[in-house]
Amino acid sequence: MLNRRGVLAAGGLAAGVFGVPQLLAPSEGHEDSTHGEHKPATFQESKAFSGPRPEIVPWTRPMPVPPVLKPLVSTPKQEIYQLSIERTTAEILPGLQSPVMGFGGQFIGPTIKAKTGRKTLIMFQNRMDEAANVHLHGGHVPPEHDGHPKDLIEPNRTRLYLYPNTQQGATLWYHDHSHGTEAAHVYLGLHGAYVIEDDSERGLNLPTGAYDIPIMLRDIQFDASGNIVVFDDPANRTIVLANGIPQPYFEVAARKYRFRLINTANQRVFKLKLTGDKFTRIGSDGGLLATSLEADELTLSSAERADVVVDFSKYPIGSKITLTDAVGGEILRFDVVRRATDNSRVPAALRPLPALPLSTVDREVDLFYVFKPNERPDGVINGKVFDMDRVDFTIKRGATETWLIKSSDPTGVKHNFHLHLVQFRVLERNGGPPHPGDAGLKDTIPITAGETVKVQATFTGYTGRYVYHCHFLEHSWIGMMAQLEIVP
Ligand SMILES: [Cu+2]
Repeated sequence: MLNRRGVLAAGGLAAGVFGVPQLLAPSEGHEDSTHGEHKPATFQESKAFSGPRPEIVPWTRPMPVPPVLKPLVSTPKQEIYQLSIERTTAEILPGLQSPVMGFGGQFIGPTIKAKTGRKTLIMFQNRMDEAANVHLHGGHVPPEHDGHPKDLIEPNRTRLYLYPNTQQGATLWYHDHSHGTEAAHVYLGLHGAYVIEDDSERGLNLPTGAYDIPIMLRDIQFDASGNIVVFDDPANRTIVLANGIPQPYFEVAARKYRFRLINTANQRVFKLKLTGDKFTRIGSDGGLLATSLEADELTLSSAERADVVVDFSKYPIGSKITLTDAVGGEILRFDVVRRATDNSRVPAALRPLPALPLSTVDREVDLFYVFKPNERPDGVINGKVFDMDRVDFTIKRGATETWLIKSSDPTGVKHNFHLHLVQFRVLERNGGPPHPGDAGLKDTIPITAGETVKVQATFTGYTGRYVYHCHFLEHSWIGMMAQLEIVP
């Protein structure tokens, strides 16, 4: 029921899905006009819950830390894993098991820990009744292992993905990228953290081990009975989850922690704050920043990451510090419960960014909607809907290019931009300096309508086809995606 057609019939034509609630009204001849109402799709409606939805009582459940996946084989050169893709259930609302999808049968997949210089091989087994695939977001990987939308793992089949881990330490994540179903699959839980550790970070003495915690933030919508609503206006996804739980607490020691914040929401921009405190930003999408930066607020659009250090040592035992979002309110509460020794530190200088080579090619990328009477809009890049058989940009391997990424969207809807394979640097935003959130090595950036962002990337490594797209997944789903081919 979650294939493209099913989703459209069930509610995808409600324009709100795409973030444009007023511009597309249902009309005669409409695919779903016979329903007589905009009924959002709920997951597994045949087994739908009835009765009142369980109440969320804030700060009554601990935030889980996803377990680290154990390799089947581990040598200094490579680690081999096996991981299933399956339908399962999860207790997101208290006392209610909601049908979801999960890697390893978990609503949020296990964390995969890799190491720079050591390969990771993962045999993914699709135990679902529909095709899926896996993209390592932010990973520098060969094209056949990138989870291209056309490379699917059919039901009851397996596929081996090789991740070379030749890049520096970074907070990446893995998620479904199957064309036409990625938005539903990721929304239903097919995502997890992938952390590349890097020996060269050791000398910095940042918090590690139990004090280095991935936190995946996302939103979700339930109906009045507790069924997950898959396709509706994203503004109705008012429940924010931290590692899969709404408003959990997390007990911390009075010392420094490294939190790897990952926005795994389908389409959302978080504006995060800590009550009475600041974040010390140390890392971005592609790894450590050149210098640590103090920040009162963090802006993270879908798929962006921020590594931050928070120092709880100044707080008395019993203190409670809350992570808040400008729209979603209170998300997560840190409870300081014990003292601990702490030899970690946050040096001002972290890791120099690679020098910017001379760019030889200029390109322009424009993301926007195209409206059609009585139909869902198309999401387009440079005027074209995604076609996986069409190559939009041909790039010489090793070339350094400057891309002007903009959105001339007439609706004013927010978008963002994700480039596969390589990390880029933001040179300018709206003709001026980059925003603080643009610092460091980036693979995803927010683009509000009317904005222009100039970025530079060097396409090293592999030849072959990769995609770039809006990472608001209901937008890429309707075509806001394009393809590049790297040639020798
Ligand atoms: Cu978009």
